[in-house]
Amino acid sequence: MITTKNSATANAMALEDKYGAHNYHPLPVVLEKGDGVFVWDVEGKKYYDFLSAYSAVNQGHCHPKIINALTEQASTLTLTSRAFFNDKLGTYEEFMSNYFGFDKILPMNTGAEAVETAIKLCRKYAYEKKGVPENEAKIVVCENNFHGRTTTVISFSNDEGARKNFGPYTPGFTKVPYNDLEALENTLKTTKNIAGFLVEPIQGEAGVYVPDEGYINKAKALCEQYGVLFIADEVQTGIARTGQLLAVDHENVKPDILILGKALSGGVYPVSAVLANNDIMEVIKPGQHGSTFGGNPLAAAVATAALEVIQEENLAENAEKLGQLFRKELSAFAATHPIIKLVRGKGLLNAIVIDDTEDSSTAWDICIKLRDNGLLAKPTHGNIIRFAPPLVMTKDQLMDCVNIIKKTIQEF
Ligand code: IF1
Repeated sequence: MITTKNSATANAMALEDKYGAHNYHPLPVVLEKGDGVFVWDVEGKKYYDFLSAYSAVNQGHCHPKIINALTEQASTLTLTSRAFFNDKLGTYEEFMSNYFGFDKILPMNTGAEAVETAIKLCRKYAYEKKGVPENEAKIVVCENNFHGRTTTVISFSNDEGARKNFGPYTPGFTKVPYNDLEALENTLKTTKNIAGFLVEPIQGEAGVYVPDEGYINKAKALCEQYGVLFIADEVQTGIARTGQLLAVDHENVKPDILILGKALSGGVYPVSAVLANNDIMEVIKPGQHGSTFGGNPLAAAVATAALEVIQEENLAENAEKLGQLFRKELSAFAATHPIIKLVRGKGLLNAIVIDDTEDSSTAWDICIKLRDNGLLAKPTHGNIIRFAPPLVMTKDQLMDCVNIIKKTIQEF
């Protein structure tokens, strides 16, 4: 098919429509290049990326150090399977253990796989170390959670779109309202056989809900009091996104089980991980869990480089500083532009709530205009727009983006 450059967008979209499952509704823009905080579409137009692939490219697109690690290892050894040892995994596991302060890591690939791994670990611990009767373990989760798209994970979702017609569902989960310590304590007190509490330190997909100061800390204390494992899903909030290495670091909380993904690889390769101390991790014996690609040498090399970048470039500190500036600027603007109901977030995981109904197209229309003005963002849940640029952004670039957002909102 002969296509001129300017129909390259239409052509790419048509191919996806014809040959791809329609499991997404992307913003109409077709990207072909990424570098740092910028992406370019097939027509050569440049944008600020204000979604960061849902916080997977915290280190910026195609970070040279991570790409070098990828290409070097890719031309050496990519995958051995765990049937044999390899020279990269042990070193990576030691690096991760020291970096996050846990005895052991169980390496996986996607965030959902890591969440599933954490659930299995938590249940097995309950049966084998706490004497919970087999198949009776319960895990407490929060209303409006998002932990991935596998059948077990959507079994405890209350988002009908993510859940409907995917049954029968996995039992053994009980929901509590997010950011409600009383409800959590009541459940821990009255429900038998609770094995763990799985929580996002900030609920990303639900619309960047930042819980009250102290919620995570007190929830962890309740888990200790009732002998329940505290499982932090930091797939989206981790790796410096919220202004600390982990979102739980804001409250000096050490989870019993830590779940990582996304920016663990800088968006270069699917890498996820579950970290825990020996007392918990030792319940998994050879042959009881794993995956073909879990812990492969390429993932090990990429994730090591991605985490070194976080430290070398002080990205948590930058996220904290620029996040404060972003919320200050947008909150001041919201004071005189009531279309923005509120601004919330932590570090560079932020969102604005648009003063319109959930099913209104206003947030989408704003994102289309933002695209035209050179900034890419996408609404989550109807009337909320998430703003999450790569953490390598400079102050000047952030102010440039703030001005684009203000200018665009003024058009509504
Ligand atoms: C999509 C949402 C964000 C996550 C948390 C586990 C996972 C995710 C806290 C699973 C994944 C992704 C999924 C992605 C969009 C994105 C997302 F909108 F879906 F909810 F970030 F908010 N825990 N979140 O946020 O990790 O298996 O995807 O690697 O398009 O579904 P995954």
